[in-house]
Amino acid sequence: EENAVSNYKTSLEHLVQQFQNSNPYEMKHKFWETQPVGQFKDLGNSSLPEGPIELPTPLSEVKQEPYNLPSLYEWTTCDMGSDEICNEVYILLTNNYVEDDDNMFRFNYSKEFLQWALRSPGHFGSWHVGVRVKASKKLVAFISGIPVNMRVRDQVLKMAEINFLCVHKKLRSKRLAPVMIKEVTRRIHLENIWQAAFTAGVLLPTPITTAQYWHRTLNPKKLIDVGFSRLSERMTMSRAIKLYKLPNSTTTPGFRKMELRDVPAVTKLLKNYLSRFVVAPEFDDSEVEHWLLPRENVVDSYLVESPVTHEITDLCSFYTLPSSILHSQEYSTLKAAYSFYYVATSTPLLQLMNDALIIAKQKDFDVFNALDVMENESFLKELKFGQGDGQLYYYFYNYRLQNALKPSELGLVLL
Ligand code: MYA
Repeated sequence: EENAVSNYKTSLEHLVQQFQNSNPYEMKHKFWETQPVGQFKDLGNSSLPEGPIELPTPLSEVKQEPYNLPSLYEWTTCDMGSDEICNEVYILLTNNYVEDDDNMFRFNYSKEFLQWALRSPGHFGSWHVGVRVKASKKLVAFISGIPVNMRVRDQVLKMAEINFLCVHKKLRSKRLAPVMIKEVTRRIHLENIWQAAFTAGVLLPTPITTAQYWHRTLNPKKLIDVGFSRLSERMTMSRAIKLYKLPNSTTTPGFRKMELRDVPAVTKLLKNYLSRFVVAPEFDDSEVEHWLLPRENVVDSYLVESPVTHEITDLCSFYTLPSSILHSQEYSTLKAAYSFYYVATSTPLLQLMNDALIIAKQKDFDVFNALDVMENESFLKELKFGQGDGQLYYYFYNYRLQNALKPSELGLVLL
């Protein structure tokens, strides 16, 4: 019965997407073909070594001046600590950032979320890059990076995580994105960092893994009303409501909200757990505090403290990312939770995630989303997640892997 309410994207749209992506070898990527990334023509060429594609150049040889923009535009560094500038980025993204294939929903990252995502430990203000119209000073494009320690097999590399690339709808297809990518790359090189990781919904040369979204309905009526899900033939609304019903309270003894005093224990748990994946970030205490300490309407983290030994044994977390609903009379926002990092050592992962669903339901989320990365496959079907149609491709810049990974080999969740 899990598939009785199916996610909104139809098999036909899936076909169209597959067709567009059907022969990547023949697709021309005028920009990406010039960049140090794994190229489609090299897939399966085992003579190419794993590791950096280009060696670092001396910092004195990194271009000192910004790249040229078309003459009507100018670079700006966006100080995300300023409420006013953060609001400008927020407005740009709210109106122009990622939509689903049918243009029914658009991500609506909150201001608090953007500050959390971009002002992480060790962040560089210069990596929060905007483009303004010279005459009006209107912000029309953005790209950002933050530093992260990324482990690939047994090596830890300082990388940048790139996110929030956005060009105003009216300035699309003018090749602004390649200039922005080159400019953020230059600013990252100036900090002596030569690798990056990012995700995108589009297929580019070449993914380190391809992940799928799964959706756990929490509020069937609203999801159906806004066209996120639809009832299958043999499913009625009242059967759907019953199918997705959750208990009112969590079931695991010792399950509670994470607090500041838990940071060292969580850092240890997470480091140990993430070591089982081929690619995963390495978080120190300050990063665990930043990324996992609960922030209202941004990130929620719960852990299990053994009622007997008071040891911290398990963790689960999710972040809050609403989407604007673009064409509904009745509703303006879809409230979505996204599974973030977790560790299950003494509580079965299935039970831990079920408790996360119960909390998300209590907090009035409409849907709980998860990718098929980490060990998520072990609970998705059983906890009544339905497969979405969206692919999320993970990429490295200037780092080649011998073979693409299975999503289950990836211990990385980007925002
Ligand atoms: S993923 C989210 C991306 N944002 C959106 O989808 C929001 C809505 N869309 C837009 O705002 C625009 O369509 C964007 C493209 C800005 C995406 N990642 O300027 P153009 C290539 C990488 O004419 P536009 C995220 O934020 C495209 O293949 N490349 O196109 C992670 C083509 O190149 P090629 C992309 O539509 C971002 C070229 O751009 C993406 O006006 C990671 C066309 O440029 C994409 N999502 O603008 C960025 N979309 O001809 C890379 C299109 O070769 C970081 N393109 O196919 C790399 C690491 C840098 C740091 C390195 C440090 C060492």
